[in-house]
Amino acid sequence: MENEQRGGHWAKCEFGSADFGDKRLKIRLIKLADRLSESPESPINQACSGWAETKAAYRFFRNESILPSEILSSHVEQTAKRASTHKTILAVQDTSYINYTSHKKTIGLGVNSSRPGAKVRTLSTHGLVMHTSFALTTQGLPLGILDQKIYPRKKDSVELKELKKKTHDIGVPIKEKESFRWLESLRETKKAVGDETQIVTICDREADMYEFFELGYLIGSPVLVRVSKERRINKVSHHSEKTGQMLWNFVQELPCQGTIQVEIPARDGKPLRVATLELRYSGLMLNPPRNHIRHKSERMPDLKINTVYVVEKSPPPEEEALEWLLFTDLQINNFDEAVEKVWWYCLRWRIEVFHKILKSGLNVEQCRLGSADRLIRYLTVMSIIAWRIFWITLLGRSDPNLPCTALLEDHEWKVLYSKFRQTKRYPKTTPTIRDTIRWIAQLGGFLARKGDGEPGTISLWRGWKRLCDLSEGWSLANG
Ligand SMILES: [Mn+2]
Repeated sequence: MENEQRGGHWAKCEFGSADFGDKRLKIRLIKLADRLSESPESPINQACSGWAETKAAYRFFRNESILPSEILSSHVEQTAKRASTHKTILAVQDTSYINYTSHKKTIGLGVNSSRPGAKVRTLSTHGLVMHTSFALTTQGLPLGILDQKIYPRKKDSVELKELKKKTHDIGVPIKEKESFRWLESLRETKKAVGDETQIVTICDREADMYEFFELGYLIGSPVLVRVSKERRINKVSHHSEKTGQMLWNFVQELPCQGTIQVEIPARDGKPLRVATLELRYSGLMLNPPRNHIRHKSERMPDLKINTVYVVEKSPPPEEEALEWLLFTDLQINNFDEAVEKVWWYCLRWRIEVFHKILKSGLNVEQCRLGSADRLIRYLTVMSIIAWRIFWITLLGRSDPNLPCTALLEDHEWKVLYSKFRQTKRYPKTTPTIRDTIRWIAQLGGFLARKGDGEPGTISLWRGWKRLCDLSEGWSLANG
């Protein structure tokens, strides 16, 4: 781990190459990110120390000359740098809807969803759409954001209805559809990382579009997508509907090539469970959709795809069987390579955790800044802070034996050491990341008993905040 990654300098490192045309704005951003990461769950005015700093923070988020893309670009550069030491990385794409429905006075928000109501004409939720491409190592360590767009979905429920109508209309060019965001982000992700590192983009069923696989081929950026649509595959030509097979029949009739076990994270009140899955894999030919508008003017190519189909044979009672059908343009030459793709798809879950940190941990939906533009700048900064909290949490698990100086300043680990070892005589070799992360989590309420496993993000960021207070006191006393 490079020195510049160290604790107190993290904001300088992540935002160091931001260019707003005014150096003072960059310095402001670094200060702001530092403050917000010290008490990430607090409202801006509590995170900042004093009125002057709070005012400066609001001024920053209000500043129309600051583009969210510029806030992000320096972090993206750092993410790409972290990615460059890996042969292959994963870029998980997903959308999160940030809800500000109760913030009636906030201007510029969009309609996130709407449905007919019983008493009023329509029930709508208001807020912003956040679409992110989130980089992970193949071991699941979060490296940062490679692309992000935050925007109001549509002005009102009428416009939203129009937009939704286009979704499945094969006569509408993909550019005019909402789902175009997946393709754009695939391009941006590829652009952000150099050619030395292979990026595998991973998406859920929303990205199950012929155009998405096609673009992956065109720009040489492999994808791994869960698909759900039924379609005819392996056709001789796209006019002949009589040839070929139906996808689901095709995969279900493949011989079972082995079984694997995967952990299904706890959700909707259901506990974590381990599922045993039957695995099948095969190559196939993905034909362009019938009647597609582009057939009129061009020849749309057939795409060579590899598929992995896993299904849970005996799920526990009242649980739905896990069933994933994955498409990828990556080679699959044997069982192990097929299993690897399933494991990668399991890691997609990490972006959901990232969204959860933003919403339930950092409370971004509570922020009142009065307008969508300001919220977008704020959400961009908070996304980077959420990534960092997530990264710290998992670093303790993936590289537990690194010296803690990869994460902490000298005085920070010394504070921890004194507190937990009750001595001011420091060891010659610095403690490991794992030890210090457990100490930080203990400050945040983690009990560190034998059966407690590894600390989670919540106790970690609570502890992180306390460590900041403690080291401030320590610096005052020893400085
Ligand atoms: Mn999704």
